[in-house]
Amino acid sequence: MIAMGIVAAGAVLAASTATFAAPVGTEWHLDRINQALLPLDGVNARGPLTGAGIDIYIVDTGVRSTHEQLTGRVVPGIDIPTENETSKVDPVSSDCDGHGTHVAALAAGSTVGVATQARVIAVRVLDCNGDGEVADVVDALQWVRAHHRSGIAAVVNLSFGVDLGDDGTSIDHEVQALIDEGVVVTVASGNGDAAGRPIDACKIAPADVPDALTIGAVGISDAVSYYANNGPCVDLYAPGGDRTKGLLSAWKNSDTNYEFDVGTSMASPLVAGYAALLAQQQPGMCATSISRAIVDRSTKGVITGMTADSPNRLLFIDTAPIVTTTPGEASHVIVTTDSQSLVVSWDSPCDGGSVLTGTRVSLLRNGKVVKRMDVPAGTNAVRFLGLALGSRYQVVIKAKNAIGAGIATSRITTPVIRKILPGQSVEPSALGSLTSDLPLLWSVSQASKKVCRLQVMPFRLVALRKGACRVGLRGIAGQDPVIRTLRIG
Ligand SMILES: [Ca+2]
Ligand SMILES: [Ca+2]
Repeated sequence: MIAMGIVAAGAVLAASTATFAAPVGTEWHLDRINQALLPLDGVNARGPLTGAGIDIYIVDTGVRSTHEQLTGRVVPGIDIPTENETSKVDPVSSDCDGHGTHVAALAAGSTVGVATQARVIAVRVLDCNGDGEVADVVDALQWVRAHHRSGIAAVVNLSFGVDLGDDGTSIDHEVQALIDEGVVVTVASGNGDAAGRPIDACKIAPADVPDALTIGAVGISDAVSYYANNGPCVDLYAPGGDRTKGLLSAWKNSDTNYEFDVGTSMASPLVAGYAALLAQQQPGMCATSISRAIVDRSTKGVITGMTADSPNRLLFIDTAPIVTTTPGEASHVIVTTDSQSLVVSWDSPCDGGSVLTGTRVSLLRNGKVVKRMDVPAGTNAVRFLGLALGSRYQVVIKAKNAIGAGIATSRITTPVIRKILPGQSVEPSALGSLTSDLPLLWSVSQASKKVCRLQVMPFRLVALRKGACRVGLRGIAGQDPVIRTLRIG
């Protein structure tokens, strides 16, 4: 495997041997973001919201879960360097670099963080030197896509970057897929080129993803940090520190270890924390609404030293509720067919801040609606009966709330309607499909082993006799399967 130049976007200020006392909540980075203009007023109150109930995925070098800033709120997620045995840590998803712990506590630390009660999910993709590989990041982001709870806003912070030319587009693709499913993604704009000179953030993945919140850095006097990538792909700036002053946050060496660090890596998690506050207030709010509110509420025109093509917007924590919208788009739609019927299931979309009241599922044939079902909120699967053998249909799903109908899925073409007869073996893809770039993974329940089985080479579902064949279907290994009963005979 070739290291693909994924690098963490933070750097400890000149190696120091000093130990820093536990912060008491008067850190300048928190002081700055609750007021529009300098000078700092010594107040860092952020209102009653804490991010409780919201997950922030820290995709980084791991997190020291026992650190006093985060005690009891860190969950180990996937740990790819340990899985690959390239850079093992124990316990898994802990941090042998320090960067991830620093980032996590800026997002969610009890006195240095913004969302003081959010849950942190430690997704380890970078090794003990803060380096990683594109393929590992892709795996990790797919894991997050399987792990997050549908319909509840979550936040993912990505304080790293890679040159677009180094296959960065595959990371961009995964980031966009997360956003489409209601996850707010905050991304460091990056800390310049190999010589530390700022470059256009549009040349870095995933900083270039339009729907991500790409965060540049400013120092304590509101000047753009000397290292911060800039340009039109930056959405807003947040404190990231400079030579004068870094950001004090948790470090890896003990549960009371703190360190000053600077970088767009440090600016990005402050925005992630703010996103968690807004998500706590309106858990069903769509990711795009949260991201838009964060940009809209920023302080305009106070930053100095920026390039003309960069947005003059500085993070401002305003916890007024976001205006509610119609729902987002249902995801993870799975369609299976058997015996002249088809079953459609889906994950509920974001509700736009107003509870879902129901879902309309339309079935089309040759472009015309032939059946329509309205089901109450909480029902996430329907069966259509009496369909024409040998035909394909199309499915469209649309959730609604008090504001109105939400975003319809695009038309999902079903497998051909067929009967499954004893003795037949059928390619599973002819029986079921998933609306995703991921393949649909199949398993047969133990109770159905006499009715049907999966054959590996070639991959076939074999119908043994008449009866109910219970299968588990999932998009990503480890995800809870959707259970379906296929009728044989
Ligand atoms: Ca203040
Ligand atoms: Ca953006």
